[in-house]
Amino acid sequence: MIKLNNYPTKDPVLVTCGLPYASGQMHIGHLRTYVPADVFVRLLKKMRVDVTFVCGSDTHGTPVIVKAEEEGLTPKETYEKYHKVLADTFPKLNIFFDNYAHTDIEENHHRTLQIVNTLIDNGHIYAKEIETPFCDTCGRSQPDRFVRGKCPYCGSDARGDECDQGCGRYIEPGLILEPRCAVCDNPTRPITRKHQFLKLSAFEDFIGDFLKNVDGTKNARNFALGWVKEGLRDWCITRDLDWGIKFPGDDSLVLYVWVDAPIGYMSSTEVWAKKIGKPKEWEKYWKPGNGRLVHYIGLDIVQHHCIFWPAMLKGSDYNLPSAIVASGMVKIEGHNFSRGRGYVVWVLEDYLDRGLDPDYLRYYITSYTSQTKDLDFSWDAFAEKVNNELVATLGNFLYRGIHFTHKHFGEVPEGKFDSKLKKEVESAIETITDAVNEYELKKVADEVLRIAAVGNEYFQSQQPWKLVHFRRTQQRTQGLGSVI
Ligand code: B3M
Ligand code: ZN
Repeated sequence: MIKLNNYPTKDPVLVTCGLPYASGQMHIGHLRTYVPADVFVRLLKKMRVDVTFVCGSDTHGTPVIVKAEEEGLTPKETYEKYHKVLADTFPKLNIFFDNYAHTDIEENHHRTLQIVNTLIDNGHIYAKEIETPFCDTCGRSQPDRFVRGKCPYCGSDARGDECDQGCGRYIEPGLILEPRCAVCDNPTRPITRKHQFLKLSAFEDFIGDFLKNVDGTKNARNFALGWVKEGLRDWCITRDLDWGIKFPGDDSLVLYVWVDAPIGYMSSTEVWAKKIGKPKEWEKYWKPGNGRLVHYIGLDIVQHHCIFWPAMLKGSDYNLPSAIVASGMVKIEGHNFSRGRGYVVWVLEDYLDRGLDPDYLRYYITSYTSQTKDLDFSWDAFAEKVNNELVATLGNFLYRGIHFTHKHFGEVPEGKFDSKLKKEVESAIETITDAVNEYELKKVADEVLRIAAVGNEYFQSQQPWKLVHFRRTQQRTQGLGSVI
């Protein structure tokens, strides 16, 4: 049973972030998920919640193959290269996972096959012939990102498996209209091929109920409920590719990347459990029980996490997500994110390598807007927020408080807590707790800033420097000498 709004909880919580494809450098768009998830984990820890934080690189699927072909590398060389870059970048941003794995590890192959075999045994998978795009010029099947065409739902220019320019829907193999090869731009030709399908239609009622109860942000739930209302189609879970995890019983097909990618959350938890010397500990999250799964994702992968993934988990007897937190997208200087047109901020090259502090960026991302709205990154707004909020209010408060107590006492001295100020702090704790329960970390950041401003005003109005001076003079006239 999913329980809403009750952090701090005694139940153990596993927090995951969407797995970045190991096919490129990290950019600011990625951070929209990772930074809030890391802040959320830190807040749960402050509440003394038993929390584990895992992630990993996504090593399969056409994004990695496309990159490999671009760079003249094998898919394995490609993911090894970018997995290292990604794994090294997270700690530089003060994002600390309990485990950062990737989806080509042995544990992920093993868990994926276990789940797929269970789905087969439970009667949830069947084979069907469908027509998929074949490029005569390239001489091969061109699934997913290897094909472009028109979205069958909204007519926008789209990728083979995703309407990336329009309605954002997942597109089943063979459904894209006017398909063209993304490599050579020639029209593709349909070929008939046997594929494997998950009977998603049989999970329709289950998914509808699941979505009514799942915690997290409304955008995830509402989007997904909309798709369920339109009726769920069975989901093709295989691809005609060499790279990926082979479908059990048919070596000519690999599993669609979206089968083994979320299973990466599980296998990363398994690796973490081994690392801490308790190999069964992963089960407290993933086997039915009181463990909670909280998935931080981008809005573009709601369908995968709210529909496909819960059906896979249910069909293979695992625990279900408690919460799905979907972030809005990132714009750069008011423009849609685009590598080609230069509207991109690379985490290493454009930010960290220039000596900028990761916490400034973390603050900007957390405090700019609500989790569910689009975030605009502009260098002017960045400078303004850092100077006026972080430095002028929070920095000023911390500096004054720490500097003053250090100078006069060498520590934070014992004292009576002003009752009015105590109420302010208690109210801040309440506001922050409510905000955590809403997964709205901007409210947390705003409240921290508010309480820092209260502190600044208090400091100013109480003039503690006068008090110190007065006590010193008093002690001197009483002949006690200076003890402070
Ligand atoms: N690798 C990246 C994305 O589409 C994809 C996420 C997988 S999460 C299991 O955002
Ligand atoms: Zn569309």
